[in-house]
Amino acid sequence: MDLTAVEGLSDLIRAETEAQRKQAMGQAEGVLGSLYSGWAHKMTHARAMVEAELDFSDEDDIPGAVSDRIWPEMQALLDEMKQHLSRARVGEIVRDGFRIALIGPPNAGKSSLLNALAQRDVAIVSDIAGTTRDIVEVRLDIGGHLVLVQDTAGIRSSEDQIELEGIRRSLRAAEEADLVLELRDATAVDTAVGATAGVSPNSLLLLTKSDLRQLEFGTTASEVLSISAKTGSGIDFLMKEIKNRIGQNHPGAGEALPTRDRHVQYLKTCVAEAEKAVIGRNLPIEVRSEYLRNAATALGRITGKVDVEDLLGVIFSEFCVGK
Ligand SMILES: Nc1nc2c(ncn2[C@@H]2O[C@H](COP(=O)(O)OP(=O)(O)OP(=O)(O)O)[C@@H](O)[C@H]2O)c(=O)[nH]1
Ligand SMILES: [Mg+2]
Repeated sequence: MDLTAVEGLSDLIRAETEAQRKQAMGQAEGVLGSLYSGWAHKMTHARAMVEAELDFSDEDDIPGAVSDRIWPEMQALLDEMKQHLSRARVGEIVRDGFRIALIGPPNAGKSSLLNALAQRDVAIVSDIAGTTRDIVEVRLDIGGHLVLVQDTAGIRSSEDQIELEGIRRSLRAAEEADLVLELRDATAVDTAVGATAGVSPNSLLLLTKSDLRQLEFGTTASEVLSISAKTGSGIDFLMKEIKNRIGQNHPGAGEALPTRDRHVQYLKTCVAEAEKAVIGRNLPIEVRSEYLRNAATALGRITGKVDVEDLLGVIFSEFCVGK
């Protein structure tokens, strides 16, 4: 087993949802490891071609500029790695959960909604503005996916140091969330349209307490939902919308994705170094070779395999040198 397979096994043991289990199982079976070792193999080959040119250029069997042939291949590999990296958040969402933050002014009904979603009495609900201070988080299984829902302190201007710290935490939770549910008390806003002001693309506006007041909003306002935590009206629809959003952040069939920050950091180093090698057309070949070596080392750290000395093997198998 390589390191990613061991990590996959550990994730499998800890998995709470079907999506986590599926991803962890694939990783434990070596899906991610074989993707990376395939890349490592290509890099070893490229480096061997460069080294052959450097070390054995006086041999007849090695044509000049043999290394030129590898750069288009390395460019293609680089594109593939970048595409893989751009999907990293998806892999992390499956493993660590899709984050939803409940944000809004005090008394908007955030804690009531949390309790309705969790179907139990998790957070304190009261008609006193500023009830919630700390972030209250519940872990839910929605359609086989792990979802972390965070109830936060109501946002308003305040003099109270503790409430201010709570508000800071609310804003941070909103920033880190994959979906922000912006709650507005329907009995406290003028019109539905007025309430949509300042709603960002990864957020959804919820007009709460629909049992007390039903606001009219046009068909254009598809990002607005009317809910009541008290009667449960609109909650099904909200759940459907949440599933939709998760679906947009779901891995494709058989898609192997980085699942940990560790993978992402090494992949970034690998891409940065390989890029320097590929675009450095005017650099001495020794320098480009060194960048490739750094890239291969970073990649090798993900799987735990850095096969440095395979180079000679590749050179001897491809060229008739030293015989
Ligand atoms: N009628 C009705 N009342 C609701 C509903 N949701 C919440 N409330 C009431 O609104 C008040 C505030 O609810 P909370 O859930 O504590 O509001 P909050 O947004 O968490 O408020 P803070 O923690 O102070 O930021 C409470 O008295 C709730 O009972 C609803 O759907 N219908
Ligand atoms: Mg609250």
